[in-house]
Amino acid sequence: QLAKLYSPLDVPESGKEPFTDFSRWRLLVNDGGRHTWHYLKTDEECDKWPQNHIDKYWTGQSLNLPDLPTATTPLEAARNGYTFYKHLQSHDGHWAGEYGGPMFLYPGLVIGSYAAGMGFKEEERLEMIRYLINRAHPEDGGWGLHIEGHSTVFGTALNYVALRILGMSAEHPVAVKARATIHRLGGATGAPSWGKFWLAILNVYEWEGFNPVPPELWLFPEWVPFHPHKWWIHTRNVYIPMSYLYGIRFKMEENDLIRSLRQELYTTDYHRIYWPAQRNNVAAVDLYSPHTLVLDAMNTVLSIYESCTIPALRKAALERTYKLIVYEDENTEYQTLGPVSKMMNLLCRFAVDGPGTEVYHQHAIKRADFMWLGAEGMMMCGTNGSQLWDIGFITQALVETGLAKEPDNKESLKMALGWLDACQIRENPKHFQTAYRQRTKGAWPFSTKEQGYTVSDCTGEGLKSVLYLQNQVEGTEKVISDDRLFDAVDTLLSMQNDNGGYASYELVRGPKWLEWLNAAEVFGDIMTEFCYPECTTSVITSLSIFRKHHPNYRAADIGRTITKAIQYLHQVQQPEGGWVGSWGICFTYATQFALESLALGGEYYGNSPAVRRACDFLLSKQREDGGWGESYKTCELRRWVEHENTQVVQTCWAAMALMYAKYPHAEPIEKAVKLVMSRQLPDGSWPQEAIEGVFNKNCMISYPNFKFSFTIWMLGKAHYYLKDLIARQGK
Ligand code: LAN
Repeated sequence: QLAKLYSPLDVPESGKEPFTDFSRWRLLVNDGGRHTWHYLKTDEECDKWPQNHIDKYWTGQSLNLPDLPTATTPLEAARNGYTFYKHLQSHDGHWAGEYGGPMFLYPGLVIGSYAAGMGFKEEERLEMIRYLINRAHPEDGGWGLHIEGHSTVFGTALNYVALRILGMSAEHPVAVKARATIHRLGGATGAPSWGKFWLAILNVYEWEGFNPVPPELWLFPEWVPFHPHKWWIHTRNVYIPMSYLYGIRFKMEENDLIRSLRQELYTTDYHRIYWPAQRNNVAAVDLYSPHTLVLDAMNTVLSIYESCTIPALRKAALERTYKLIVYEDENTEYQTLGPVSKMMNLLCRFAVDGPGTEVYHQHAIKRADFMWLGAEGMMMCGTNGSQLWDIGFITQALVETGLAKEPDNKESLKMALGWLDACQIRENPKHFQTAYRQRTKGAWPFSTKEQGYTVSDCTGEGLKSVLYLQNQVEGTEKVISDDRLFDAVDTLLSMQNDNGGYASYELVRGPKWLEWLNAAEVFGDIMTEFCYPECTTSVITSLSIFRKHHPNYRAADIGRTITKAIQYLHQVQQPEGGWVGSWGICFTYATQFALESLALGGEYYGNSPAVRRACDFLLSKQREDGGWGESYKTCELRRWVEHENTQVVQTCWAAMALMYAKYPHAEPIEKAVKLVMSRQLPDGSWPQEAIEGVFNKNCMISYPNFKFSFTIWMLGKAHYYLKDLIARQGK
């Protein structure tokens, strides 16, 4: 049956030209912002469902829009930007978009599907192969951890395997070149643990070569400091199904492809590899967080335990982890928290529930939410989209720049409010404390309500957008009641940590030293929640705006929360003056949010040494052309590394930061405006530049919608800011 699902495909050497007819692809947007791509087979279907601007834009086809009148002021440029961006708004009010970047997700999708006996549509398969061909490094033919990263064993060996499963022959020039890189890097034995895991599932790596991940950890009493419910939610949600599959030593049945891959991936004969010695073998090019001695010691102890597991205990542990997997599936309608756990949960459900069940079917369907068709082919996304995040920024930009008031934009904003209304999570999770979840009543998620996780800053941005749209735009109806806004505030207030800071999904639950047990090797700071300036600032700004409109609701709590959060923000300012970004690249990103927060608390360039230091820091990084440019390396090294070119999005962040701070001199802002205007295309859009986002210190992720929201926002804001400055100086 697998042979039928994955028959070999004969594909061209180059991925330049699409492997399918791009005029037949459609993005279906439904169910509160779900994104799935569909290929229409007949002309009749195409006539009934014509391709729209959204389909065309994201697949790199021309929209054939007329040139807009040349902008002579920043506001005109912002308006042109929005005239274009409005074409990309979906019928339900939100802005769909690509959310690619990481290159370690495809293998999970492909190996997981293969192992569970789930296929792909032929057109998907072709465009998936094409994407990987297009993303291979031109020099060595390998892949990295993310699209801009250097080739690693994780990226290269695992994506190579994905290509082979998808139907590429081992003799295809792309496969030959990639294989040479795998061998040059020492073979697949040097993959980090998350790579070893998928190879073991596929039965092209032996479980003996994998450090133990016992499910029994879940049987410890909850008070023990290392109990997994205290781990960062992404890490624990990966380790739950991973420990299940490890616990049962899941592996695929051998077949010809598997036997062949065993020969292709290694520098020595597969059967002569001494597996236990490979457990800690991680290629130097892959390594970001080396094992600590504590982790190595723990692995030694656990290895002894693995040689004499107690069957009753293992059984109980497997039952426990399976239950947690079911809770997660049911809480998220099979989306799960993210793309890694998605495919692992799917495989667990296949192993236990089996094919042919509704669960299996639902899991198979929801894979499509993570797949996105771009100009280079079909990629796998970092989440099921960034829906709320994108709508949050563009709506605030429109209100703050006054574009929201223009009659041409009214309808679009009404639709956006409608989407925000539908996206708010109204209840706590179905499985709540039993699944160790944070409250969600009143929250907004990062992507869709269905996924259903609150993130502190997503709730903050959602709340801000609604407050703006409902209170500052004439003619919008108040669709979200005060009670619902209060619920959002309650959720935010429940998420502050003792130090005043905010983490991402939950309160910080575990001690920092848990990081010593970080076994993922390729990521940093993943074991517990940490407080982040970005998350904290979103909460400060949203609560500050909220209390202006609702001065009587929990006023004392809100006041205390904001004060403590601002204290935290001051504490984490770097000596040079900036804030380190954890989710965007890098200092420009976090510093923008920090200065917005401080401004709301009354701290500006003129009265606050901290703000002055921050502005001086940013100004010291402005380049000759008026722009800012930070390389993604900044995030890895946590110190400023110049990008080869200045970046429109980062320039906007830096200029916004200066404006929040009420920086008194026009010149740097004028120069930034000029640069951003000079890069605008005649149709009002901006071309894609370097990758914008990051997670876990070492992996980058794309936010292609930022080039619209932050440009429009900055230009519109700068228009009034500069006018005002000049008028005041004239006096
Ligand atoms: C995201 C995307 C959004 C991001 C912000 C809202 C920007 C941030 O301020 C808080 C954290 C959050 C929600 C976030 C956390 C980690 C995510 C989910 C991601 C970067 C997108 C992909 C990433 C996820 C962990 C990828 C899967 C990889 C694993 C290591 C499990």
